[in-house]
Amino acid sequence: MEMTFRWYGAKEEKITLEEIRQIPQVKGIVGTLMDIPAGEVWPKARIKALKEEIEKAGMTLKVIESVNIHDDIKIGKPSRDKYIENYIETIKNLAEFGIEVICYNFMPVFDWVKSDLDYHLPDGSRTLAYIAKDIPADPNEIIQKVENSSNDFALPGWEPERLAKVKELFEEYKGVDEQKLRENYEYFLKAIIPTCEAVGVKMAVHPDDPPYSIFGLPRIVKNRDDLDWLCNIVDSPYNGITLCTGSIAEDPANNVYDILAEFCKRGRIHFVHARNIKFIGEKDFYEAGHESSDGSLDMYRIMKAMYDNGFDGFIRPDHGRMIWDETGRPGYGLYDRALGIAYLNGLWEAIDKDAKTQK
Ligand SMILES: [Mn+2]
Repeated sequence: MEMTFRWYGAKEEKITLEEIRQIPQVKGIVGTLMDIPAGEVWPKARIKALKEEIEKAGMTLKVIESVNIHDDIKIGKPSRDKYIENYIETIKNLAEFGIEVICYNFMPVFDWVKSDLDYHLPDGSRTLAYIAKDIPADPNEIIQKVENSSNDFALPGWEPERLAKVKELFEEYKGVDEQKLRENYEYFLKAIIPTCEAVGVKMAVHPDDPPYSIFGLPRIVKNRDDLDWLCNIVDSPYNGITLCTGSIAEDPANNVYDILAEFCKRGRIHFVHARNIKFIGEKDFYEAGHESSDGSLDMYRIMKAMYDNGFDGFIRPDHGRMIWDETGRPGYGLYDRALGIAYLNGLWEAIDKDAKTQK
């Protein structure tokens, strides 16, 4: 297991690499080039500069999150071939600079949806929440809501240039049901995985968040059977998964522990987002602190499912609460994610020592 931390870049956030370097056991940055629109090739010079900046701070860059997929690929428009060519170029460019894993998702229009980016908890901390009754029927309302609460930073997956076209996008997705989206996903994977195998970059899809349909849009990476489907469609370890414990568990029908165990055993989980959520209704939840006692997930069982099934990929804390008066991009503060790391490292050490004593 290699502990990492997501960082958006010096121009995008105030958390510094020097601060991240001081979190115990964090050796790797999960990096991105946020300003490059989906569909464009990531230039080598930019990747090189990012890698050098991170290495200068004493850490490594082996994981990228995310290289976003152009909607034309998901919709299956004729222009998709050009965008797939560009995606393949980006994979090759990232490989040249030692990138091992690319996290991405295959969600139409929105990368993720929450009803509240500033949900107040009784202890004074603030977090993200999903309360079904607060999700407006009109997706434009939620865009407005997100824009109002994030004046000075872009949220990943909610880039303004995409959102400007949201009405158009909804029109274009009208003919795309789950079956069509699956066909388009298969087309994409079959086109890119041979390159991934050749250059040694593992693709790792992030599950849909939430893992069920909203706004009438199709969702196809939402449960055990979907993950099984995608692993079989191109049966290669380079076609893998980012297992986000929070996203998968947002559907109470999903057994996150069994899913982790199965796909770790099958060698398909290359990256884990460790996050706890607290259910406050049937499917309503807020993102809790990482500790088991704070949320509805048993984080010990999560780490043990990974350990017992040979997980040797990358992990990062997912979202954290805003604590100690910190401000910034919702879910991506320094303090609570650092606390999460210390806790996850502690669980891992205990599980590891226990296993070795028993031998
Ligand atoms: Mn996640």
